[in-house]
Amino acid sequence: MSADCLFCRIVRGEIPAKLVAESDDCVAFRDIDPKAPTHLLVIPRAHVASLNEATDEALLGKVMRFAADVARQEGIADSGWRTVVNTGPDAQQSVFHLHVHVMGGRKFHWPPG
Ligand code: D5M
Repeated sequence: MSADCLFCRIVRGEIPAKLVAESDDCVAFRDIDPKAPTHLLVIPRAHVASLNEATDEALLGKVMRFAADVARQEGIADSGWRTVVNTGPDAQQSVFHLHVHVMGGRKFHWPPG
């Protein structure tokens, strides 16, 4: 846990968020600035700044498995959904607690911008 990290504060319940699912290792909540009809963030409870710092392979697997479970729960799994993990400045990562964007409910373009 990191005292000042925004997403650690959401995990601790210090900042309100629209939680949609929780497990022992992960939390999913709605993105405050959605880019799709369904736009969730899936995060590990443990503080990991970004994919660059992520060393726990088992935890990474749990986060991705949880993202798929949440996509199914939200009803976007069958029509198609997108995961995005922005890492570092060029990717415009703005919150330095690892998070997987889970988006669905519309058709996406490729390549992304
Ligand atoms: O994405 C960081 C994402 O975090 C961005 O889409 C907005 C979202 N965000 C920021 N603050 C909040 C709160 N308080 N609740 C929910 N969502 C939030 P990045 O990949 O780092 O650019």
